[in-house]
Amino acid sequence: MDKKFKRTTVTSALPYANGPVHIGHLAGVYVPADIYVRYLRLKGEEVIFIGGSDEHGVPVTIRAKKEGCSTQDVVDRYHKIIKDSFQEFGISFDVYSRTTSETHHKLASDFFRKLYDKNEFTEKTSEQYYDEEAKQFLADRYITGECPRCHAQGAYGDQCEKCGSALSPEELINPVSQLSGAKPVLKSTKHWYLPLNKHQDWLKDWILNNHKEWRPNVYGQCKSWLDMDLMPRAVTRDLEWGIPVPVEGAEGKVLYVWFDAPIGYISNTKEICDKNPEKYGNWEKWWKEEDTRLIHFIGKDNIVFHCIVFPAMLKAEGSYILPDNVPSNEFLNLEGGKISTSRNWAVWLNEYLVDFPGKQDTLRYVLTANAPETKDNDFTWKDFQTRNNSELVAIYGNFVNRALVLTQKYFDGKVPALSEITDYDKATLQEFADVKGNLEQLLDNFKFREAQKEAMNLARIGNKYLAETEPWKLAKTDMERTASILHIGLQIAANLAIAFEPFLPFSSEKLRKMLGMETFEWNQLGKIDLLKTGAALGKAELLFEKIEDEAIDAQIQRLERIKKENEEKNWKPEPIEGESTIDDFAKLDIRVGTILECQKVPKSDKLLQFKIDDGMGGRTILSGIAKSYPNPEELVGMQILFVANFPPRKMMGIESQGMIMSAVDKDGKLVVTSVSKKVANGSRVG
Ligand code: B3M
Ligand code: ZN
Repeated sequence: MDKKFKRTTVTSALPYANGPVHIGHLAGVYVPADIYVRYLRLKGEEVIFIGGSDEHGVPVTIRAKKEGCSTQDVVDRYHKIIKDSFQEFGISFDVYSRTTSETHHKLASDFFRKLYDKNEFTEKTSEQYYDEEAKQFLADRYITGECPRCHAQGAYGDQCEKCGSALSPEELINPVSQLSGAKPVLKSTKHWYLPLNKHQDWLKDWILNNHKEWRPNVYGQCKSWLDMDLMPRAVTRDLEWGIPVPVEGAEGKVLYVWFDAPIGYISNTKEICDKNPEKYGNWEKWWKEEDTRLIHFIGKDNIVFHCIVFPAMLKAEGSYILPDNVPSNEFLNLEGGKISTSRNWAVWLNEYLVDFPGKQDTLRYVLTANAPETKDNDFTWKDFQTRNNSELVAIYGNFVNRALVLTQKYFDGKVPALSEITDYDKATLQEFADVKGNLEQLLDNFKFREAQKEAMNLARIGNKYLAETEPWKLAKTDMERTASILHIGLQIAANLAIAFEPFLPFSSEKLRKMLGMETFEWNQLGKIDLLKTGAALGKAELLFEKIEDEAIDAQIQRLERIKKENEEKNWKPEPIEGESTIDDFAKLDIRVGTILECQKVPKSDKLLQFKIDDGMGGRTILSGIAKSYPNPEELVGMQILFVANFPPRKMMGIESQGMIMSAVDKDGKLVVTSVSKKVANGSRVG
């Protein structure tokens, strides 16, 4: 760490408490933040890791409406689910609190009041949409209408999901309130604005000149904002749910969620420091001292708030430090599709653990190996399986297991003595001596993907060392050399427990126990005296288990099911086409007949051959519905409708005398049509 800093405050975005968390959250924000914090702790640095739920704003109120319960119920329920998931995945927050806490309400309210008293806001009265039936102003998301750009229906007041355009509610054609279905009216209302334009110059200098080291995606987004003229941003809203605006004449108004949420980082720090002052000291040192380094881990959709809006708020307040870095990831997709809560296109953390109990580290590993650090990335179940089986199991797990099992077998489970170091050993140790420096270089620069690769490289070195020295063979002839090899092997395993701790904390703990490691510090990395000769090892267990095809297939099938459900949900009847007259219809002769026989046409995967009793001596009809009826016999005996006056037509050498009428269902399946009561075969339909 830069010498000018003494301690680090690490924050990770506060997820909205409107649903459980999924792999996209973990990959984008929480795993990288946790790796970083664990690394600093291992180095013995002073660090605090802040998390919490974002419980205000429209997203939670919309969820409550959907579920038909109170907003408080929604945030209580999801806060708990989210908090538990993070804990289960080893995200090692010092505090995980919530923005509905008393501490936060007071701190956020005081923060607003201070800016208000310092004249840091501007006030403006403007016309906004109001729902006269529901008697409230409408948040952008509560208004839908026709998109002025692509003319899709159902565009939101802030965005059209069809064409992606950012919108403002006044632009919508035929706006409708989602609360009551009424047409909203414009009504004037007063709000407070943070004049970002006033902050533009120093923001530009601060980021564009002095933080060129920020990730290119973050720097680039900031630059495109700062190259335009920044506009004042409203920091209050007409809403019932939230922190009341602490100013006279602001009844019925609350702080905008993006004003209060980042202050939540501060409130949560205060909460834990007040609770445990011996451990954490005074909260202000984490936020106000120049020798504190502030790092925000976020997803890419939060960049502008953390790099521009929140710093402007902190600067306006006057006593706070600004972030030193804002490592933001791009998005993680799932099997090629955008992760979406509303379409259930996600792997939910709570569900993952039901299907893969105890396999937190496998997911952590795969998410870091595929971390969307520089561009959007894709999570696939096949890749998950391969990385588990051919990296964690075959390299890391295999190496550790060999070293331990051989030690049990030949040396009674005690670390054997190192008597000589050969040239080959030296070459191996040389390779491995670089790992610490490489890891630091990468971790200090938030390159977690590469860093994890480097840790895995250490396991590769160990695996190769045992594969090439073959101590299981040597044990028959040269016990002394076998002892030396296993001594070195075990030291490498102990190094792995340290190197992997930030990434795979559960396996590291397990490995530490197996090796009986007493001390455990970053500075021990690269050394080969971590385990003492003669020290007793614990019981050898498998570090990782193979994941079988069935488990992966089940996940893939689940996603296929969801995809189908979504398609069906979005299904609409085809629009009625053209016009036809009764005379057109009269030209068709439609009759009822009973199916006497029905079978697949050989060599055709589409055609079924029907023998029909048409009341006129019978006829054969071919119909392309075989895929929809895998057991065609089930149709025998049924009365169906068919067009009787088409000219005969030959297909696959068989003459078809008519056409069976079928409906096309949502899923594309064809269903033959019938009559509601038995009628004489040959009856005319009209
Ligand atoms: N809750 C948005 C999000 O979950 C928001 C982050 C707040 S961080 C202060 O993407
Ligand atoms: Zn559009």
